[in-house]
Amino acid sequence: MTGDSNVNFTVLHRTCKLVVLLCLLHISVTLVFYLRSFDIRLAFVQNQQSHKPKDLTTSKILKDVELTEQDSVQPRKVSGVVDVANVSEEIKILGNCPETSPLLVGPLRIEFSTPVNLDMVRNENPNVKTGGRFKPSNCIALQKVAIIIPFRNREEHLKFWLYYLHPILQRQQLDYGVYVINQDDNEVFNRAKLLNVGYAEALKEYDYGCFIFSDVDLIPMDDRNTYKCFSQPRHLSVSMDKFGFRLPYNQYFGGVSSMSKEQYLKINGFPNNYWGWGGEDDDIYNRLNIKGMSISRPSGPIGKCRMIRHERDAKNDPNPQRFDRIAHTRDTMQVDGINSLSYKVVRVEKEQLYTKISVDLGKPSQ
Ligand code: UDH
Ligand code: NGS
Repeated sequence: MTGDSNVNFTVLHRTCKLVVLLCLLHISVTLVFYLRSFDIRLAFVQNQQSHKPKDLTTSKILKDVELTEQDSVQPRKVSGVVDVANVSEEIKILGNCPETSPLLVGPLRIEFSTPVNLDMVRNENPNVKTGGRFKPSNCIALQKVAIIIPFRNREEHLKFWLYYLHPILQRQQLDYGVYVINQDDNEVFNRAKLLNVGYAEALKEYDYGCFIFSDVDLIPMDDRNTYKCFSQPRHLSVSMDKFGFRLPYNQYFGGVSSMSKEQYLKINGFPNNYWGWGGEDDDIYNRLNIKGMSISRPSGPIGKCRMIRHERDAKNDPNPQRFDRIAHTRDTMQVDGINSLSYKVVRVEKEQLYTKISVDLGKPSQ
C-alpha cells in the first residue's frame, strides 16, 4: 500500500514537473512570437505614409563627401588644382545605388480629402533643392530623371502631386528634377506639345537620360512602381481607380509614362498638333509601335494609382480631328515632333519643390 502510494506520488510529481516545463516552454515561445510581431507591426506603422523617407539624412561618414544638388561626381577643385585623391575617395565611398532601393515600403494610402499645405511639404522634404531637384546623398543614382508635368490652372492637384511624389521619388533613390510646363496662352490646351517643351527645357538644365511624362492628377499607390526608364518605353499608370484598376484598352498609353532619351528621339518625340482633349497618347503609342518598340508595364497591383476627380477644363474640349490624326501617324511622325517644335518661354520660376516653365505654344496650324 505504502509502496503503491510512493510510486503514485513519484508519477504525479514527475507529471507536474513536466506540465510546469511545458507551460514555461509555451510561455517563452509565445513571448518570442509576440515580440517579433510587435517589431513587424511597428515597422508597418512607420512605413505607412511616412513622408520622411527613412535613412535619407546624411550619415556621418558622408558629411565629408556631400555633393551639391547640381554636381555629378566630378573632380573637386582645391585652389585651382583637381583633388584627385578626394575624387577617388568619393567614388569609393558613394558607389552606385542598388537596382532596387532598400527604402521602398510598398502599398501606400492615397487620399485627397484634406487640402495640402505646401509649407508643410517643403518642411517635410528638406533634401529637395530649389527647382525640385534631388539626388541621394549616400549613393550614386542609377538614372537621371526629368519629370515633366503638362499644366494649366490645376494648383490644388499640383499640391497633392508634390506632397505624395517627392517622398516616393526620394525613396526610389533617383537623381531627379520636377518640371511643371504651364501653358500660358489663350489657346486650346495641348498636352503632347507641352511634354515636348518639357523634354527640351529639362535638357537645357541637366544631362537627363530618362523622362517621365505625368499628368498632374495621377498618384501611384505603390512606391515599387519606380519612376525610371526601362529597356522598352514604359507605361506606369496601368491600373487607375477610375477604370476599376485595369487597363481601359491594351494600347492605352495615357496618364504616366517613361522613355529614355534614346527611345524618345527614335520616335521624333511627340506630336505638336493635337489641340484639345484626346488622341495624342494613342499617336505616341502608334509611333512606338511603328518603330518596333513594345510597351513595358508594372504588374497590375504595383501599377495601381489614384486620379484626383475633376470636371473637364475650359479650353480642353474633345478634339474632333483626333481620329483622323491617329490614322495618319506613320506619315506625320517624321515631320511633326521634336524636330519641328517651336514655342516661346514666357517665364521660368524656380520654386522650392518644382521648376515652373510658362510657355506660349503658338496657334494651331489649321
Ligand atoms: N491639364 C491641365 N490643365 C488643363 C487640362 C489638362 O493641367 O486645363 C493637364 C493635367 O496634367 C491633366 C492632363 O493635362 O492631368 C490630362 O488632362 P485631363 O485630366 O483633362 O484628361 P483626362 O483624360 O480628363 O484625365 C478628361 C476630362 C474628364 C472629364 C470628366 C467629367 N466627369
Ligand atoms: C481614348 C482617347 C485617349 C484617352 C483615353 C482615356 O478614347 O486619348 O480614351 O480617356 N483616345 C481618343 O479619343 C482617340 S479618359 O477616360 O482618361 O478620359 O487617353
